[in-house]
Amino acid sequence: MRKKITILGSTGSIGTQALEVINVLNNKFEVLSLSAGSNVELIKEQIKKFRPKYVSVKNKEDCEKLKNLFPDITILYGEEGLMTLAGLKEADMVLVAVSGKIGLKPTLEALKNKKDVALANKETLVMAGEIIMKTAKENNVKILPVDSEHSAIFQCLNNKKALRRLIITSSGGPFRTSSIEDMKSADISSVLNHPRWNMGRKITVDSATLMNKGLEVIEAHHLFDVDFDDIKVVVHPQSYVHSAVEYIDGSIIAQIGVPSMHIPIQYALTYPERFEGIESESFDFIKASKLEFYEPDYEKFPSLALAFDAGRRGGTYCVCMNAANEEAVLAFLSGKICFSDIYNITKSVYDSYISVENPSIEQILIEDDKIRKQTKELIELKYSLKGEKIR
Ligand code: MN3
Repeated sequence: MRKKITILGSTGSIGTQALEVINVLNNKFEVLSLSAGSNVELIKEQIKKFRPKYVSVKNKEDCEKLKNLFPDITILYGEEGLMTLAGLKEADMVLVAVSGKIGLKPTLEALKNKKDVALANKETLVMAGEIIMKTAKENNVKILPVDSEHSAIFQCLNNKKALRRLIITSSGGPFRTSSIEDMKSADISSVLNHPRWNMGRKITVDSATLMNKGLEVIEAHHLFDVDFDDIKVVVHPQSYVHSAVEYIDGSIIAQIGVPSMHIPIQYALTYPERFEGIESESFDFIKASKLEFYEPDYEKFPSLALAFDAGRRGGTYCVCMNAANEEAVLAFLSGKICFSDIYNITKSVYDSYISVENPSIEQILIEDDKIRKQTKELIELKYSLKGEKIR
């Protein structure tokens, strides 16, 4: 019996790579449903190739267009469409690969419908980690990490009782060896030029500020129920060691391989089994030759320290940091602010924020909206209207 998969966000970076994995393992998987945003051309191709039963897109207009082209397929749209796909009775697993806060509600919906979730959406755990983990537990379903670091830890963690700490590796991003001065005025193209991983634009900017690593620390805290004091970030430029687990006897188990998202995506889909997939070549230790490790520079990359702070404080501090950062990243990508302002703006919003304790999903989404509005206002007021970027 082939495993029936729903992919939310099938036209994004993770979604397309997941379909590449499924294409190679097509005797193991059946694509039950796909959701996309507004990349209609690509979803058309995907429908022709994988023949899903259900499809959902962002807009009604695109939905009508696709209905005419594919009369035998159920085509939906909007948040309702996404929620319907997330809760489909026939599905065996839901891969949540949409980016941003839009992933939160469908993830909950899938868990409540007792579906295992392969989770590639960071915001879901950063915004509502406690609620998500509790819901998974109550419904007796699994959350399988897709992010390479968390997949690595998931593969190494076989004795939680004897765990001393998690070691999360970071490539260091494109500015690992740059000076603070150079980073301030970094332009969009140098920020988007990530040395190791090919990813979407928002996450690539986050990898340059190391906010991405900060978000991953918060994710790891929730996924593996580990204190922030027991999570160590290590810079490892070669990105061969994808993360590691240290036990109380001093033994460390690390997961190593080529930096390709196909491997963690495939493992999340096929868990607990392993199959020969896209990356069939053996890892060449001799060619890799050198593995380097450094302490992260928390002064040069203050976003990483901010994420630890938000995680430790709890409440909705992570919601605040995540929302302010995302709005600042969008402002940077549209040329409104300079690179170092991403942190400055996020920090300024964060410093004046009053958190909500034990929030519900509704409260989390209200806070998120409020912070985004506030961040946009701050950007307009303090930065754009001055006519020049603050250096
Ligand atoms: Mn990662």
